[in-house]
Amino acid sequence: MSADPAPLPLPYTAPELERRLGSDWSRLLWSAYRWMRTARSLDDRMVALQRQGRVGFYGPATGQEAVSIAAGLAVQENDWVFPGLREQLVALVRGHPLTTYVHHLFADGLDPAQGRQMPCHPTAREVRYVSMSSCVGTQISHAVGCAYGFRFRNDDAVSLAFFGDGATSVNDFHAGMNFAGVYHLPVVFCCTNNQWAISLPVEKQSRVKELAEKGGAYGMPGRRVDGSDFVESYLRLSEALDSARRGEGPSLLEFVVYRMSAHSTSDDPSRYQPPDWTQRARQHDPVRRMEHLLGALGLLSQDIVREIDRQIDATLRDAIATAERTAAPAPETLERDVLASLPAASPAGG
Ligand SMILES: Cc1ncc(C[n+]2csc(CCOP(=O)(O)OP(=O)(O)O)c2C)c(N)n1
Ligand SMILES: [Mg+2]
Repeated sequence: MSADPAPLPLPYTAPELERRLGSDWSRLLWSAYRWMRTARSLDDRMVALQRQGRVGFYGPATGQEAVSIAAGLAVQENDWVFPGLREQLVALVRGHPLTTYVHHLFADGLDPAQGRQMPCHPTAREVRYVSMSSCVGTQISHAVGCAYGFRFRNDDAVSLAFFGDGATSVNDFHAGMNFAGVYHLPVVFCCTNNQWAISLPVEKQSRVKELAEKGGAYGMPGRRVDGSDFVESYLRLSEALDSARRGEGPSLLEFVVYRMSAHSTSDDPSRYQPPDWTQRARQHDPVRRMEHLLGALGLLSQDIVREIDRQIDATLRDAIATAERTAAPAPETLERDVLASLPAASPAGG
């Protein structure tokens, strides 16, 4: 596919990283790498649990971790995130507890959504992360509306709208981009082009060579970014956030990533992907890229990696065991937050 960047490009040097990321660059890289390993474990474990019938549904983000982690680390506390289908990591990186997320995946009584959302669609209001919409693209206009609100409240917050390559064909994308362009709103549109919309390859999604070109049609800059590269993703996101915050209007970032898993646990990509896709996608694996970088900088220690994995494994095991012991949401919660007063016939009314 034309979107292929060269695999494992020359890594950045330490002085370059210091210049671009500041003096705390090594801590930033380690934090990102730790989140990457957490995300991989989470994906592997949850897909296995779904196959065992213990979790209802799961949508892995394998191969797309660098962008979400970069966003979680680059945003300011008052920014709002409107995810697409695979940005749960942004909520976790911003501080949504992993244990709460696991409760959500099990749709138990401690799930903030009380089992009313699909698993893998967390809601994390405390970190300004809005539950994702299964209806492709609707979050784009929500993000734009929210940014319009910032203006009235004199708030210097920015809205981040995440969406996939497939979402660039829906009405909300065009309406949202146009509205944000016309009103010069503080929105960063983040298209995670994982090159597939379930079974539809991106070449059949759009005639433009790069989805980033679409920014021009709405009067905003559009830029293509190597989304398997954490440093690049972090820098481009930081620039776009700063520019929106300074009142310079919206921008579109197209993150080229490689979907390294099925669309979801309901999908079988062997029915439609070319046989060499997985192997090609692995060449762009963001975790491998980060290890390549840390290794070249002399920062990768197998002992530390083993210890990180041990901690992640223990945390995940604990969270899963706790969720499995937690009772399902009580029937009375079914109508909570739905009606101001309950009809007599409802389980909790009368
Ligand atoms: C409006 C709408 N149309 C179709 C679907 C079915 N559907 C769910 S995900 C998906 C593909 C989304 O692809 P993309 O936007 O590239 O996101 P990705 O899954 O690759 O992250 C489709 C067609 C839907 N949920 N909503
Ligand atoms: Mg896609």
